[in-house]
Amino acid sequence: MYNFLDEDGGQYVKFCCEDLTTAGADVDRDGKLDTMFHQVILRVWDDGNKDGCIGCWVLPTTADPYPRQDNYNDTWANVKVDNKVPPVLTCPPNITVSCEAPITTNGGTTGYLPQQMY
Ligand SMILES: [Ca+2]
Ligand SMILES: [Ca+2]
Ligand SMILES: [Ca+2]
Repeated sequence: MYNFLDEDGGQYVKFCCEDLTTAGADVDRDGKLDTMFHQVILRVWDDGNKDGCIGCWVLPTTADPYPRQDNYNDTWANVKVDNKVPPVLTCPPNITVSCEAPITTNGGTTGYLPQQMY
């Protein structure tokens, strides 16, 4: 199933980095969409009216106000988008620190922070 904005006509479902931080499915059923999860719906059509066009809608006419339509069925899955690329760390150069240097942390407690020795 796809919408008119889908560039590949529904052949593929693609995810991007933005899908890591957006919510698209309620997997724990608490009524709120959950971040990283996205619902993918697969719709399969037949050619029930045998007009040669699968999934095409036949407009009613006065001669046939209820034309036979094609049939479809849907199934879906919740997909968790996860970033599997390992993080890259760039360490600062080695320094020598004094254990005597007092600091104040974000919590307001006084402790000791490494400071560069000259
Ligand atoms: Ca697509
Ligand atoms: Ca939820
Ligand atoms: Ca058809």
